Amino acid sequence: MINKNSPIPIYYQLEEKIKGQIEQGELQTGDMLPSEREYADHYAISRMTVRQAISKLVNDGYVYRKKGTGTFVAEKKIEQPLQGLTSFTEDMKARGMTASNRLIHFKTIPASTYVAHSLNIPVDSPVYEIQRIRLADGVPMALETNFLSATLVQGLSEEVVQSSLYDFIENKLNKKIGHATQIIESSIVNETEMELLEVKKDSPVLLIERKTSLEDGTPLELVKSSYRADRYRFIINMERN
Ligand code: 16G
Repeated sequence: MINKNSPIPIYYQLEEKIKGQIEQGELQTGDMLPSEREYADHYAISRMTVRQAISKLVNDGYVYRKKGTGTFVAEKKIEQPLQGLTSFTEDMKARGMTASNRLIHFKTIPASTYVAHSLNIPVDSPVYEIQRIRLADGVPMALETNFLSATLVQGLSEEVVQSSLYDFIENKLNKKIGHATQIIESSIVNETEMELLEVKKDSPVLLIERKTSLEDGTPLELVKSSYRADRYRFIINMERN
Protein backbone atom coordinates (compact mmCIF):
# COMPACT_ATOMS: atom_id res chain seq x y z
CA MET A 1 0.00 0.00 0.00
CA ILE A 2 0.95 3.65 -0.17
CA ASN A 3 1.89 5.15 3.20
CA LYS A 4 0.91 8.81 3.29
CA ASN A 5 2.59 9.38 6.65
CA SER A 6 5.95 8.16 5.41
CA PRO A 7 8.74 10.68 4.76
CA ILE A 8 9.19 8.86 1.41
CA PRO A 9 7.42 10.90 -1.30
CA ILE A 10 4.18 9.33 -2.51
CA TYR A 11 5.16 9.46 -6.19
CA TYR A 12 8.31 7.55 -5.31
CA GLN A 13 6.37 4.89 -3.39
CA LEU A 14 4.10 4.38 -6.38
CA GLU A 15 7.04 4.35 -8.78
CA GLU A 16 8.79 1.65 -6.71
CA LYS A 17 5.59 -0.33 -6.48
CA ILE A 18 5.07 -0.42 -10.23
CA LYS A 19 8.76 -1.15 -10.78
CA GLY A 20 8.47 -4.08 -8.36
CA GLN A 21 5.44 -5.41 -10.25
CA ILE A 22 7.41 -5.24 -13.50
CA GLU A 23 10.50 -6.87 -12.01
CA GLN A 24 8.45 -9.66 -10.44
CA GLY A 25 6.56 -10.29 -13.64
CA GLU A 26 3.12 -9.28 -12.34
CA LEU A 27 3.22 -6.74 -15.12
CA GLN A 28 4.76 -8.14 -18.29
CA THR A 29 6.26 -6.62 -21.44
CA GLY A 30 3.46 -5.14 -23.54
CA ASP A 31 0.90 -5.06 -20.69
CA MET A 32 -1.09 -1.84 -20.41
CA LEU A 33 -0.83 -0.05 -17.08
CA PRO A 34 -4.01 1.07 -15.30
CA SER A 35 -4.92 4.66 -16.18
CA GLU A 36 -3.85 7.66 -14.10
CA ARG A 37 -7.40 7.94 -12.83
CA GLU A 38 -7.51 4.29 -11.79
CA TYR A 39 -4.26 4.60 -9.85
CA ALA A 40 -5.42 7.85 -8.26
CA ASP A 41 -8.75 6.35 -7.19
CA HIS A 42 -7.22 3.10 -6.03
CA TYR A 43 -4.62 4.72 -3.77
CA ALA A 44 -6.60 7.89 -3.00
CA ILE A 45 -3.80 10.09 -4.30
CA SER A 46 -3.77 12.93 -6.79
CA ARG A 47 -3.49 12.32 -10.53
CA MET A 48 -0.53 14.69 -10.57
CA THR A 49 1.33 12.38 -8.18
CA VAL A 50 0.50 9.41 -10.40
CA ARG A 51 1.72 11.33 -13.44
CA GLN A 52 4.99 12.14 -11.69
CA ALA A 53 5.58 8.46 -10.87
CA ILE A 54 4.76 7.34 -14.42
CA SER A 55 6.94 10.04 -15.98
CA LYS A 56 9.89 8.79 -13.94
CA LEU A 57 9.22 5.23 -15.14
CA VAL A 58 9.00 6.49 -18.74
CA ASN A 59 12.32 8.33 -18.39
CA ASP A 60 13.99 5.31 -16.87
CA GLY A 61 12.75 3.11 -19.71
CA TYR A 62 10.44 0.79 -17.73
CA VAL A 63 7.26 1.89 -19.50
CA TYR A 64 6.38 3.90 -22.60
CA ARG A 65 3.42 6.02 -23.58
CA LYS A 66 1.45 5.49 -26.77
CA LYS A 67 -0.46 8.59 -27.80
CA GLY A 68 -4.19 8.26 -27.30
CA THR A 69 -3.92 4.68 -26.05
CA GLY A 70 -2.15 4.36 -22.72
CA THR A 71 1.07 3.40 -20.99
CA PHE A 72 2.68 0.03 -21.61
CA VAL A 73 5.40 -2.06 -20.01
CA ALA A 74 8.60 -1.75 -22.05
CA GLU A 75 10.95 -4.56 -22.97
CA LYS A 76 13.42 -5.53 -20.25
CA LYS A 77 16.70 -3.64 -20.32
CA ILE A 78 19.80 -5.45 -21.48
CA GLU A 79 21.84 -6.27 -18.41
CA GLN A 80 25.52 -6.03 -19.20
CA PRO A 81 28.02 -7.55 -16.75
CA LEU A 82 31.01 -5.35 -16.10
CA GLN A 83 33.35 -8.27 -15.49
CA GLY A 84 34.98 -9.80 -18.53
CA LEU A 85 36.33 -7.90 -21.51
CA THR A 86 33.94 -8.66 -24.34
CA SER A 87 32.89 -7.14 -27.64
CA PHE A 88 29.44 -5.93 -28.61
CA THR A 89 29.11 -8.79 -31.10
CA GLU A 90 29.97 -11.36 -28.41
CA ASP A 91 27.62 -9.74 -25.87
CA MET A 92 24.67 -9.92 -28.23
CA LYS A 93 25.46 -13.47 -29.32
CA ALA A 94 25.61 -14.60 -25.68
CA ARG A 95 22.05 -13.30 -25.32
CA GLY A 96 20.75 -14.97 -28.43
CA MET A 97 20.42 -11.60 -30.15
CA THR A 98 21.88 -10.54 -33.48
CA ALA A 99 24.41 -7.71 -33.55
CA SER A 100 24.59 -5.44 -36.56
CA ASN A 101 26.28 -2.14 -37.33
CA ARG A 102 25.40 1.03 -39.16
CA LEU A 103 28.63 2.68 -40.22
CA ILE A 104 28.47 6.44 -39.77
CA HIS A 105 32.03 7.13 -40.80
CA PHE A 106 35.39 5.49 -41.24
CA LYS A 107 38.33 7.83 -41.66
CA THR A 108 42.02 8.20 -41.04
CA ILE A 109 42.86 11.34 -39.11
CA PRO A 110 45.95 12.80 -37.39
CA ALA A 111 45.92 11.93 -33.68
CA SER A 112 44.81 14.75 -31.38
CA THR A 113 46.74 15.26 -28.15
CA TYR A 114 44.21 13.27 -26.14
CA VAL A 115 44.00 10.38 -28.61
CA ALA A 116 47.80 10.31 -28.99
CA HIS A 117 48.24 10.26 -25.22
CA SER A 118 45.64 7.50 -24.81
CA LEU A 119 47.19 5.33 -27.52
CA ASN A 120 50.76 6.21 -26.55
CA ILE A 121 51.62 7.37 -30.08
CA PRO A 122 52.99 10.70 -31.37
CA VAL A 123 50.55 13.59 -31.88
CA ASP A 124 49.43 13.79 -35.54
CA SER A 125 50.30 10.17 -36.32
CA PRO A 126 47.56 8.40 -38.33
CA VAL A 127 44.62 6.94 -36.43
CA TYR A 128 41.43 5.33 -37.61
CA GLU A 129 38.29 7.02 -36.37
CA ILE A 130 35.38 4.65 -36.72
CA GLN A 131 31.88 5.66 -35.81
CA ARG A 132 29.17 3.03 -35.74
CA ILE A 133 25.65 2.59 -34.47
CA ARG A 134 25.53 -0.75 -32.73
CA LEU A 135 22.20 -2.52 -33.09
CA ALA A 136 20.70 -5.49 -31.28
CA ASP A 137 18.06 -7.34 -33.29
CA GLY A 138 17.85 -4.26 -35.50
CA VAL A 139 17.29 -1.79 -32.63
CA PRO A 140 19.93 0.96 -32.11
CA MET A 141 21.58 0.48 -28.72
CA ALA A 142 24.68 2.67 -28.81
CA LEU A 143 26.67 5.15 -30.81
CA GLU A 144 30.31 4.13 -30.62
CA THR A 145 33.45 5.91 -31.79
CA ASN A 146 36.73 3.99 -31.82
CA PHE A 147 40.21 5.42 -32.24
CA LEU A 148 42.97 2.97 -33.16
CA SER A 149 46.51 3.50 -34.36
CA ALA A 150 46.68 2.89 -38.13
CA THR A 151 50.26 1.70 -37.68
CA LEU A 152 49.30 -0.92 -35.11
CA VAL A 153 46.03 -2.14 -36.60
CA GLN A 154 46.85 -2.55 -40.27
CA GLY A 155 44.36 -3.49 -42.93
CA LEU A 156 41.27 -2.22 -41.17
CA SER A 157 38.57 -1.38 -43.70
CA GLU A 158 34.95 -0.27 -43.90
CA GLU A 159 34.04 -3.85 -44.67
CA VAL A 160 35.78 -5.21 -41.57
CA VAL A 161 34.03 -2.83 -39.18
CA GLN A 162 30.64 -3.82 -40.59
CA SER A 163 31.18 -6.92 -38.48
CA SER A 164 33.39 -7.49 -35.42
CA LEU A 165 36.47 -5.39 -34.78
CA TYR A 166 37.71 -7.64 -31.97
CA ASP A 167 37.31 -10.69 -34.18
CA PHE A 168 39.50 -9.05 -36.85
CA ILE A 169 42.18 -8.03 -34.33
CA GLU A 170 42.36 -11.43 -32.66
CA ASN A 171 41.75 -13.81 -35.54
CA LYS A 172 43.14 -11.95 -38.57
CA LEU A 173 45.92 -9.90 -37.00
CA ASN A 174 46.59 -12.51 -34.28
CA LYS A 175 46.94 -9.86 -31.58
CA LYS A 176 45.76 -10.84 -28.11
CA ILE A 177 43.49 -8.32 -26.40
CA GLY A 178 44.42 -8.11 -22.72
CA HIS A 179 42.60 -5.63 -20.52
CA ALA A 180 40.57 -2.43 -20.45
CA THR A 181 39.64 0.44 -18.18
CA GLN A 182 36.16 1.82 -18.46
CA ILE A 183 34.53 4.99 -17.13
CA ILE A 184 30.74 5.32 -17.10
CA GLU A 185 28.94 8.64 -16.70
CA SER A 186 25.34 9.67 -17.14
CA SER A 187 24.14 12.25 -19.63
CA ILE A 188 21.32 13.11 -22.01
CA VAL A 189 21.39 12.77 -25.80
CA ASN A 190 22.61 15.56 -28.04
CA GLU A 191 20.91 16.26 -31.40
CA THR A 192 23.04 13.77 -33.35
CA GLU A 193 22.61 10.98 -30.83
CA MET A 194 18.89 11.65 -30.66
CA GLU A 195 18.56 11.06 -34.40
CA LEU A 196 20.95 8.15 -34.71
CA LEU A 197 19.69 6.29 -31.65
CA GLU A 198 16.08 7.03 -32.62
CA VAL A 199 15.10 8.37 -29.21
CA LYS A 200 13.27 11.45 -27.99
CA LYS A 201 14.89 14.76 -27.04
CA ASP A 202 16.61 14.70 -23.63
CA SER A 203 16.59 10.88 -23.39
CA PRO A 204 19.14 9.54 -20.90
CA VAL A 205 22.36 7.90 -22.09
CA LEU A 206 25.33 6.28 -20.42
CA LEU A 207 28.59 7.68 -21.69
CA ILE A 208 31.30 5.06 -21.65
CA GLU A 209 34.95 5.62 -22.29
CA ARG A 210 37.01 2.48 -22.71
CA LYS A 211 40.76 2.22 -23.09
CA THR A 212 41.80 -1.25 -24.19
CA SER A 213 45.30 -2.71 -24.34
CA LEU A 214 46.84 -5.79 -25.87
CA GLU A 215 48.13 -8.54 -23.61
CA ASP A 216 51.66 -7.09 -23.85
CA GLY A 217 50.38 -3.72 -22.59
CA THR A 218 50.35 -1.87 -25.94
CA PRO A 219 47.36 0.52 -26.00
CA LEU A 220 44.92 -0.73 -28.65
CA GLU A 221 41.85 1.48 -28.68
CA LEU A 222 40.18 4.50 -27.19
CA VAL A 223 36.42 4.15 -27.43
CA LYS A 224 33.75 6.69 -26.65
CA SER A 225 30.20 5.42 -26.64
CA SER A 226 26.73 6.59 -25.76
CA TYR A 227 24.49 3.74 -24.66
CA ARG A 228 20.73 4.17 -24.44
CA ALA A 229 19.98 4.21 -20.72
CA ASP A 230 16.40 3.14 -21.41
CA ARG A 231 17.68 -0.13 -22.91
CA TYR A 232 20.84 -0.82 -20.92
CA ARG A 233 21.93 -1.32 -17.38
CA PHE A 234 25.22 -2.53 -16.03
CA ILE A 235 25.73 -5.14 -13.38
CA ILE A 236 28.75 -5.98 -11.25
CA ASN A 237 29.37 -8.56 -8.53
CA MET A 238 31.43 -7.44 -5.58
CA GLU A 239 33.31 -9.30 -2.88
CA ARG A 240 34.03 -7.80 0.48
CA ASN A 241 37.60 -8.50 1.46
C1 16G B 1 32.24 -3.06 -27.32
C2 16G B 1 33.28 -2.27 -26.60
C3 16G B 1 34.19 -1.49 -27.54
C4 16G B 1 34.75 -2.39 -28.60
C5 16G B 1 33.65 -3.13 -29.28
C6 16G B 1 34.14 -4.12 -30.30
C7 16G B 1 32.61 -0.37 -25.06
C8 16G B 1 31.73 -0.01 -23.95
N1 16G B 1 32.54 -1.57 -25.56
O1 16G B 1 31.26 -2.26 -27.89
O2 16G B 1 35.25 -0.94 -26.80
O3 16G B 1 35.49 -1.67 -29.54
O4 16G B 1 32.87 -3.83 -28.32
O5 16G B 1 33.00 -4.73 -30.84
O6 16G B 1 33.35 0.45 -25.45
P1 16G B 1 32.97 -5.61 -32.12
O7 16G B 1 34.07 -6.60 -31.99
O8 16G B 1 31.62 -6.21 -32.12
O9 16G B 1 33.20 -4.70 -33.30
